Amino acid sequence: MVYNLKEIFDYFITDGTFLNGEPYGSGHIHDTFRIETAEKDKDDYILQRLNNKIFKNIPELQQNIERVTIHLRNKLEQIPGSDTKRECLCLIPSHDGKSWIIDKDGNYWRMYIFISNHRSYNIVDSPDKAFEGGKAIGRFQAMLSDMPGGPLFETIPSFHNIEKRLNTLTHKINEDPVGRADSVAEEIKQVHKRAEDMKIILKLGLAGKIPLRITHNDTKFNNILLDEYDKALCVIDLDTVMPGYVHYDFGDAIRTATNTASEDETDLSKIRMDINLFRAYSEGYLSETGDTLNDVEKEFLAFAPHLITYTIAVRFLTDYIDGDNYFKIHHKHHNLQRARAQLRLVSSMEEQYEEMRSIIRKLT
Ligand code: ADP
Ligand code: GN1
Ligand code: MG
Repeated sequence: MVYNLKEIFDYFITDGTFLNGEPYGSGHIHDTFRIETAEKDKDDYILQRLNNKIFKNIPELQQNIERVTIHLRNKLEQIPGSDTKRECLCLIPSHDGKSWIIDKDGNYWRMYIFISNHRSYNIVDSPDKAFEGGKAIGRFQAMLSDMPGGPLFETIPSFHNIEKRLNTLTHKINEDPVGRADSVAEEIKQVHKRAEDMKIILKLGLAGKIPLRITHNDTKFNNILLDEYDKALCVIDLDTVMPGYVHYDFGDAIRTATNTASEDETDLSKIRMDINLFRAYSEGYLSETGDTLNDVEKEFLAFAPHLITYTIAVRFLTDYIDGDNYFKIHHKHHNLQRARAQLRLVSSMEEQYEEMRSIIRKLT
């Protein structure tokens, strides 16, 4: 699809003038463009066509992000030397005073200041970077812990609810809309054999042993920007910030920060959870949140990466069986390849579980 990016850019109140716009980043959900402005001393922008098939209520979604970014910016302003334009996403208002617009074809768009001089990693190659990522998420969670104004909207209901995700998988296997279910019998078996164990976090929540907090819910490492010196800079992609368990954020960050290969690696022998990266991320994270977590939350941190990696595997597999309606794909079997890679990563975590537990125990 080709969009007239200049026309869309002009719906928003900006300093600079449009020079050009290019697709940007490797997100799986929205269409993201970097907009360069003509003036060298003015900000560039990130313009996003929002996926309103996935996020069904854009006004609520944007209201969440407005609240979260205002709260974070207020906090940052109290910290001497902080750079509010780079350490927090900055939404750009439209000429009619909203944080999003609808174009003449009915597409929803929003715009942020482009965070300059950042680094973004799909694969993490050093403990220092993993540590910084952990600090960024820990700090993000701590800063949001006292956000006033009541709960955020649930932008995607039951997003990490593994019981519901498994029910959807079963439903899609039975429906088998594109005739792929038989070809993934082995992956389905891998999923089923672990299903019961994965419900523990939900059970702890229901029993009141772990609290719902404000969590990010999509902490894959490329949603954590580092600065030019590879220090924690900004947590982005705030679409799913809503009530959740801390395990979801810890787990998703570990899923992506510690994998020695890509999320969609075809050569499964390259996929491993690197325990040194696990230790470093955990150190960074717990250095910011250590005191706020209760004992049960801490006890189950080491299990969180299994749960989230498994959940993402289930979601990729479900989307494959469903005929690829959710995640952006780059080739026909992409979702299957992703599901296989994630299942392999779950096995690697299982092999190292005792060590993961002992690291968390020592750090807490
Ligand atoms: P998706 O939900 O599709 O992943 P994101 O909001 O994460 O969308 O944006 C996609 C990518 O665009 C990010 O991974 C990041 O590389 C880049 N990006 C998003 N917002 C900004 C920003 N404000 N400044 C710089 N880069 C950004
Ligand atoms: C999507 O938006 P993005 O690309 O950062 C997805 C996450 C998955 C991830 C897998 C809203 O994240 O839940 O973990 O892909 N986001 C949504 O890479 O579904
Ligand atoms: Mg993203």
